[in-house]
Amino acid sequence: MKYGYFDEEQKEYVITRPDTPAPWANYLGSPDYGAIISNNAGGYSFVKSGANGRILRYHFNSDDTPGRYLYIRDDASGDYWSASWQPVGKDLAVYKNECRHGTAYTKITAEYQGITSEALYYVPLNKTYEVWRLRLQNTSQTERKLSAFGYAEFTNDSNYEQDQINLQYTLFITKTYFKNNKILQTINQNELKDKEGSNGKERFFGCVGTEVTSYNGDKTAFLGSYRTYGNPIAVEKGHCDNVLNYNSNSCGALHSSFTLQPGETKEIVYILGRYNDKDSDEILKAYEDPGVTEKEIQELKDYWHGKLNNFQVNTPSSEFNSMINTWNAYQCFITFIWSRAASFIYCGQRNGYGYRDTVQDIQGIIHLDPAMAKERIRFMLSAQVDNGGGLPLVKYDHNAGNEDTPDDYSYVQATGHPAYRADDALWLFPTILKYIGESGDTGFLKEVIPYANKEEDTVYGHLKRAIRFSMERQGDHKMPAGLHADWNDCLRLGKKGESTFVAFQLYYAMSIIKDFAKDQKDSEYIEYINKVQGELFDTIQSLCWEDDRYIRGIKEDGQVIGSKKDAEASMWLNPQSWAVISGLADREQGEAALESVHRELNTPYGVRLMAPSFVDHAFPGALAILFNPSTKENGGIFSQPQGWIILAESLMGHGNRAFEYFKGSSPAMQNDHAEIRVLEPYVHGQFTESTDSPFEGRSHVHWLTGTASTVMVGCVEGILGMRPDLYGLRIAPSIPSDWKEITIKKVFRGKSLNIRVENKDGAEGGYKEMYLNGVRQEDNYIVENSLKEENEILLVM
Ligand code: IFM
Repeated sequence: MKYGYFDEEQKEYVITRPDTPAPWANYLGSPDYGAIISNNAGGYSFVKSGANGRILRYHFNSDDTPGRYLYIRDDASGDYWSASWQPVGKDLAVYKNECRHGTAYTKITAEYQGITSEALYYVPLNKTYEVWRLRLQNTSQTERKLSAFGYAEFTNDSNYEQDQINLQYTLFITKTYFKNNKILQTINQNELKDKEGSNGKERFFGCVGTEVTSYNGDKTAFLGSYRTYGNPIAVEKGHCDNVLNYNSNSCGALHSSFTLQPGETKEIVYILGRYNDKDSDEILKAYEDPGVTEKEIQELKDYWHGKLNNFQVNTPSSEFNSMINTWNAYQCFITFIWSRAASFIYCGQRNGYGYRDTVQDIQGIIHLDPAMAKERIRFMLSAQVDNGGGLPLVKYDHNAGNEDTPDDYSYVQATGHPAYRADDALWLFPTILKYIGESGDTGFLKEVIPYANKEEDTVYGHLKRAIRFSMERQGDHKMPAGLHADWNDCLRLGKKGESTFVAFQLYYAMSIIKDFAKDQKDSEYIEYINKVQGELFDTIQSLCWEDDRYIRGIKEDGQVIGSKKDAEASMWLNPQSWAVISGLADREQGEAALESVHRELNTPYGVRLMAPSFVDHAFPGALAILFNPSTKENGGIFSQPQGWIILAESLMGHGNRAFEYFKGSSPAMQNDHAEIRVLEPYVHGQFTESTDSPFEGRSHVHWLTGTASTVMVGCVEGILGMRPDLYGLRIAPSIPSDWKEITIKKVFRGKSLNIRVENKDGAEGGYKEMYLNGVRQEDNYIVENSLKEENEILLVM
């Protein structure tokens, strides 16, 4: 079943049926003021922190209530509906609705009984409040007497948990006031005081463009007892009773009544934010100018489209284009900005950035905004401990140079992370390589950055310590020790257990640092790396290769995990893809390992993380057994590794396979059977249920997932073959053989590249020749200084 389509021109996803299998969400705002909104206007808002700055209430694990509700009432008949299909939920045979999720705005239009409505929701650029613009038009032939109600349900406490759970306290700390066309809510304040700036205890919900006829500041007075958001008593009656909150739940409900002649339009702008009386009046006043909202929407589009336009592709697959040009890219930015802090699944309680997740999230935006990426790389380097390891969780109030570490009880107590993980700092290598490759900023290697706990070093020095961290923590076979865990949170090999995934990461990190060392003319270190990398190569090859696959690891007690002989979990995805990505596997091993993946792990919805799922033979430490078979780490189709297998197949020149995996797991490819996937068809989720599940193909945990960045890298670097390094750009596409031509517009180190790839002979990898501005090149590599401002590149496959 299909619920919508991609409007590539507008960079919007258009939902044409509002009864989607789950609320399909969009993100508005910035780190200073965030908002999440569904296609039925459900969702919540927060200032800075999803957990501690919550201002609009949301009920987790319900559908998507409450939300930014706009009710419309025909005052002659008493009939009422909402500007989004829900919460009133009129019969879809007579109520027409469309939702356009765009880049940082959502527009919902409806038509019912001769009235069209358009509700536009956004957070203006660089502002910390949100705008709901309601336009109503009378498309009937008669005069209409109408009422509009705007409803915002404030939290009683900015702390999400206090608001939801500690009711004996939070029900008795708020009051509301009606002043100048707005409801003002105060928390823990006995009287309303005008202050300079907000102290975080005052919120407002006001409107411009109409006089408020009646209002409620009390939720129950608006909804009525034993009613729902679908039938509030105030809307049913046609007016609020001007009841303000004192000791219960507060809200902002603003009612206005007016008449519309045939063809006439009315615009009301509602604004919600955390501001005091005086400041909110000033904000509202600015919207008396009718052109402001259009100008602000244009600014938002210019900002976001400006970033996305740094990389645009045109291939024969419209789904691939929509994901790479708009939705995967926008998701990468959202994941980069919000980490795992606020969605319909994450309520924001984790107080910080996960090290590995964040360092990987950065990779998804480097080709679009290297400067933004650089800032976050600096931050993450400042969260590396002086022993070279990463802090598993980097607190939001991280204070570089003064932090405790997993060796301190205080850190463990504050974060819940008991020990170092084996992989955290190793993610820095590909991320920094990608950043320097995209920007050409080799000087970054010399920049001095503090460590989390004490001391400082150059970026190059930080990376050397990361290598040292792994070299100083080895298992009995001289592979890097598993420590608390590797990428797989559900796999405990034991502190001295050994993980092939981490071994491949370390091997790859050594190759990367060798290139950096050459740039830094550090010959002594190159010699050292050559020696230890050679030894690591021999160890991995002798211990971990088994016929047609790499094993997953060796437990502390010597037990091999992921052997062909195992009754369960005998085949694991990540060791195979990373054997290729790291450059360790030879051609034959790579071919065999990837073939085993296809044979044993591939499904119509992507590649399973491992198989068979644990049911009867889990070893102690195989925490994945907690999940139902074919779910999450227990044999589910974990989405993040899909990007790695796409990349690995591309690096082998297998364009058909790489695209097969893209197709299987890509949300856009499921658009026509969205009822199976359930999740938004325009964003990746954390995982998809696989073969053992009665709901094979159903995906979960929308938006905030490392999948955004790995799939982006798999497609941009892998399938499209954009492979920058320290000194230039290699162009090595691996595309499906039936793609006869693709074009790519890319900004590279400030220069524009118009790349055309011609594939008349139906190749899936490799190239015959390449031209830069009409001049035939020696190979498929472009040195930076051969570029002009505008460049035409032709690569013939
Ligand atoms: O790698 C982890 C990630 O850090 C958190 N989510 C699950 C992934 C796989 O275990």
